[in-house]
Amino acid sequence: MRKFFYLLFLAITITSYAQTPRVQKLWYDKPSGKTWENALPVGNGRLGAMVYGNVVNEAIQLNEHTLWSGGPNRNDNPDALAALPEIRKLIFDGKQKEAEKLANKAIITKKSHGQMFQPLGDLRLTFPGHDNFTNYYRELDIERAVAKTTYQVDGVNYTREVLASFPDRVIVIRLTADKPGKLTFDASYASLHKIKTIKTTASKDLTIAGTTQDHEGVKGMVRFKGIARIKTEGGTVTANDTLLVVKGANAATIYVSIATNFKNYNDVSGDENALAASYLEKASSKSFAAILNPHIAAYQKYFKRVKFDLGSTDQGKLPTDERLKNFRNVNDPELVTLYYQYGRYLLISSSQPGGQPANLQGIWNNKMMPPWDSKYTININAQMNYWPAERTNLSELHEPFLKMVEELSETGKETAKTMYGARGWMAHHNTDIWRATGAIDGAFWGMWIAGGGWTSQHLWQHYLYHGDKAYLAKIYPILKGAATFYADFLIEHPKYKWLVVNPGSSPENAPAAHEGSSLDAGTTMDNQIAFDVFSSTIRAAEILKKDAAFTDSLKQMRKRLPPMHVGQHGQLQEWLDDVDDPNDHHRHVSHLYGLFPSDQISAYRTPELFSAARTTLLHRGDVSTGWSMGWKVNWWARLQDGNHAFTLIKSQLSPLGTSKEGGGTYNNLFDAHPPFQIDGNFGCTSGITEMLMQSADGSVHLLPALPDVWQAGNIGGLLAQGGFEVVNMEWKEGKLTKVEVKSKLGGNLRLRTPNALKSADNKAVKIASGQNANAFYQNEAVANAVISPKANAAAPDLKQTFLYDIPTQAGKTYVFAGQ
Ligand code: FUC
Repeated sequence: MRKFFYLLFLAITITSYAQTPRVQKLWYDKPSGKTWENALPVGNGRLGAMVYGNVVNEAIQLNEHTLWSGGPNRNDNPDALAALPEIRKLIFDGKQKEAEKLANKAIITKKSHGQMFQPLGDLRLTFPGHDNFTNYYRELDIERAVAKTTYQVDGVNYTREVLASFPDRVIVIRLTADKPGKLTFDASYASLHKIKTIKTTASKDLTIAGTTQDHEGVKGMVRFKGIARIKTEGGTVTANDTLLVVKGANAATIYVSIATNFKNYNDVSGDENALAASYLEKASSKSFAAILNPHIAAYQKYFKRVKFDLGSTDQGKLPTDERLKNFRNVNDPELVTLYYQYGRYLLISSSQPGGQPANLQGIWNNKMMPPWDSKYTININAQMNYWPAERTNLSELHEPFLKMVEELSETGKETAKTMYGARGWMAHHNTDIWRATGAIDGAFWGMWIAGGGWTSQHLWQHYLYHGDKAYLAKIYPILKGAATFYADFLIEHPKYKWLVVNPGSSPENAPAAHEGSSLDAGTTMDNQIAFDVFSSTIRAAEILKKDAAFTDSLKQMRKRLPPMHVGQHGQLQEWLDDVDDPNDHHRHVSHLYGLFPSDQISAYRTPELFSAARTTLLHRGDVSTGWSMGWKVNWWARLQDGNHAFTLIKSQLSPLGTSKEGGGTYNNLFDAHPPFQIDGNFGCTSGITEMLMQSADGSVHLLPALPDVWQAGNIGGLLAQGGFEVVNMEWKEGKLTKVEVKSKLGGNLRLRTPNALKSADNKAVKIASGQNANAFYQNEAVANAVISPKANAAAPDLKQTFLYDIPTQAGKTYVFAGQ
């Protein structure tokens, strides 16, 4: 009897564990089946894997970050230079459509439109006789970066764990049965590559080797090698031709190593065989336990920096896909914190120093011809991937993107010169692993010159967060090169006399007045990016005390950029002329670049532009593609409207297909453009941060956009510019109760808060006055807006805030209590 109660107790404990896992897990009570977007992602920045958790036919879909079609190549169109004056004239004459036609011929590449990120294939594991399973459960533990599947067959409990080890550079799969000798399965590779060999070796390794394909006239030059090795406890391993067979084991560990010959965008002379073998030899000499703990430690070094709690409800007891279905209608703040931390998990897993930046799908792609080639769209998407990097305390993971910008500044020099006769460097709206900088797809999309300008601002932002002058000196030539390109490319507008980008564009949108062409001169986004490129270069030069004559000339040019315009509908004009349609719901709202990620548009410094930006966003509407909604969360946060931002989060956290205009989330919480595109995950993670803390516009603004549903909570570990870390921040009933800020660089900490603060020892905090003296919080004044006489300009309706100045010393932490 006693034994019965003990077993009953155990059963209850196990069931309740299975049904109420710790918060930071995605979990399900069903296998993925054939649906890739049900599978769970693991990755270490170099390798990615999607774990299906299927019982009889398990598939672990494999990616390696450098496995791309093609090889080193350039795609400039040398006809551009001769056609440039004619294209410019057509645009200045209001013949945008004709200009677009000419640009299609003379500017768009005749070569590669970008190469494809491709999968290696699947590691398939087959478990004969496991058809009748019970107690099925699978999870992705984002606190440990381990995927797990458990089930029972004939009274035996089977467990599979999968991880992509950070320190050991391999994917490891651990299989156990809780009764001896019960583990029997076989392992094989499946791959869609045409040039490949799959075989087992004399030492019983399962190997796949091949070469990626030619694409759009570029020869496939990436050779890849994958090796899987199985070590068992008990039982036997035999090797058939293309199959490893495990029989009667107690447990097995599979080590998967993958490498390519890719060294950098210009060099494919690596030895994939030696690399794959060396990672494998090192890793396979270790037990699973010896790999697991260092893996978790390496992952948690990043992950644990931010803790976030908005409270919980009973929804936490449901599988993740059920919660996703309910989210629109049921309060589930824990799904928000899970989704938030999942964004951080995805960045840690897809972007590691020394590796490739997270692409359109991070590092997870199972298609030979993925949507948009799974490459880098730099008119928004790749930048969005990195919005959480600094804010959510993952600065080191910004490195692959920053490195890509550095490489673009090398390849983009020739593009600037041969296509536009300009010095400096530039990139159009896309790039790939070969760092191609030519114009692709068609002039409607590709005739956009600001890819270099915008991406270069990430280098400056990285400096603003950390204040490392040696770093600034290192990247200064890249900023200067971006500015030099603009200095050469800008041209005087014959009517307005402003200096404008021509041909310019407002990405992928087109007003009816331009006959459906996206090309124009002096579009708002082009002006805003030029303004930022000049301003950051001038400030960097001043900090580094160099290039005074050059910065003087940039200052003169900056003054001549077109100001922002408020149009007849009260909107922020997207184009130089007032031709916006208030019923336009296009996903790109590029002219709000000035509101976020830039902070040229401010509630306090430019209230009329702030109101106009709000009107524009209301015109554009909410529901759109995933990334567009992700951007909108950031914008509504900057507009200090937490409830509206939350409406967007609800649309984003809806199962795919719920909103007819698109967008939504897959069962594995991947964002849906649709199809899967990871930028929406990262954009939303950034946006949630912006709702809680903003460091822009001259201050560290706490709780700028708290929605009514998050009245109590706490978050710790967010980074602000100027080396501040909001170590902890707690709030109740929408008011701050406790704030702890660590200053790493010293300097004035200007805090903006929704309620009054006092110091921890009950002393008054100094009220702010004048300009923030902190060098990292300087804003260059934008020109006064040109406002249409028809515009009904309402002043922004802002909540009251409190503004404090706290002198800080490097290394000290400052604690405040809410009043
Ligand atoms: C841009 C967007 C599309 C898509 C693609 C990858 O072209 O307009 O919506 O996100 O990038």
